[in-house]
Amino acid sequence: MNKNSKTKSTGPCKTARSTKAFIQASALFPGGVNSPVRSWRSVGGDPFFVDGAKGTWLRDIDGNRYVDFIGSWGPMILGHGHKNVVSAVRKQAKRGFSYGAPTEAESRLAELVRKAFPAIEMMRFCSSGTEACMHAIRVARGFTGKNKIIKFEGCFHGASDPVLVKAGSGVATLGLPDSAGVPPHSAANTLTSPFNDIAAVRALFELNKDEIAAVIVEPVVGNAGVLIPQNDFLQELRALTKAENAVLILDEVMTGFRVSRGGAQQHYGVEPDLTTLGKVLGGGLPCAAYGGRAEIMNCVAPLGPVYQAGTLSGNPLAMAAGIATLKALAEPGVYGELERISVEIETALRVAAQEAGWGERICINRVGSMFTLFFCPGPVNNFADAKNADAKLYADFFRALLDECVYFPPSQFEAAFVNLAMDRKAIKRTAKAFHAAFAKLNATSAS
Ligand code: KE4
Repeated sequence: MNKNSKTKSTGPCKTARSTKAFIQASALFPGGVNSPVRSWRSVGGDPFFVDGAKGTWLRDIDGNRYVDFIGSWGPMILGHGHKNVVSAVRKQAKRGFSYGAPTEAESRLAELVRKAFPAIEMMRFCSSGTEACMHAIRVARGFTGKNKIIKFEGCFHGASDPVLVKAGSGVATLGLPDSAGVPPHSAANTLTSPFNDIAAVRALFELNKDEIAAVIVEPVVGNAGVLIPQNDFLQELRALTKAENAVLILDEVMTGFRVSRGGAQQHYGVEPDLTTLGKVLGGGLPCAAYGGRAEIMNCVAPLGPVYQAGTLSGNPLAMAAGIATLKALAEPGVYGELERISVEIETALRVAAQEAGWGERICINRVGSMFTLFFCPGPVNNFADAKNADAKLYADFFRALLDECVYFPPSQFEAAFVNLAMDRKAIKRTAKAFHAAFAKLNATSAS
């Protein structure tokens, strides 16, 4: 659809420029992309190339405009081009991009983080969620003197060796059992359990007595599609790790500032030993963090023996974007508004499914402003359940939505994100697209 045409159901009428750009990119980058989830491998077709974005709308280089439910995979919770964030970055840019020396802005952002996450007594900024999780695991190992970690099937904690075991997100999307290139001894120190299975975790602790340094978990999983903790799973994990002298790491790279201002730990009332943050924290610029109990963080160099470093850690532009973003999120009523929009979107999806006869054939998991539509009856409480969903139907639904200018995650194993810029026009467009997409599924199955 070009920006002037009314919504047609024949799909984006212009893709020539993106097609040409993809051919060029495919000669430069593996799969033509700089991150596998952007490749649309599991949903078919070639990705569009983005020209720009404003509010909740993405515009591709062929002029098609889409309601954006990805938001750069989570960071753009305010919508694209929020005036306060743009102004803060523009102001900082005039003073310099990067110094490799301390700035007060780092402390200002850290204070805002601590206000939202009281369990984070001390922290370190880095530039990606992968780094934050990698460093948190190393610190937990250094602090406990133990080597093994437990992660959960379908959870994704970035692309570092210790956690590329039964991972979610792009690893699952591409059907990779794990990743090649991870040495056996590295993977051997990574134990896995199904999410929501506290008995399985207990058994791992029994089998590996006094060897487990940490349990790392997405408290609300986003990388298997959304999985919701059941039966006090997080509280049970907290009690078990305390009893076993293991560090509980809540990977809140996706859930931080997303499922509530204080993340999942605030939403579920669980206090971890370490937390990782990213995405929203940088407001769209490269910024992540790990932190927690001062007793543990005092192990980090130059105070202690665990080494961690980064040229662009605490980058002034990222700090400016992060401060402006967290300040905007601290305004009264913001999370109430985000929840109102999220409920409206979920309701529209449920109504469209019900009216098209799909009500009993789909499952929607939502916490706050992140959700996933699974093409299976549900419940979907772990990765095995998620893998039972019909990924082919999801791909057809993704393409049908795209034809209606609504951009959902190009994978069944990802979360869709609501943003605060989703206004009446965008919600109306989305509701209409849901109806059209289910109608198209019915037409396809009837033919
Ligand atoms: P980054 O290294 O991509 O900044 O963060 C890794 C990471 C860590 N923890 C969680 C819970 C995450 O969701 C992520 C990254 N999420 C993916 C999308 N599911 C990022 C998108 C991509 O891989 O391109």
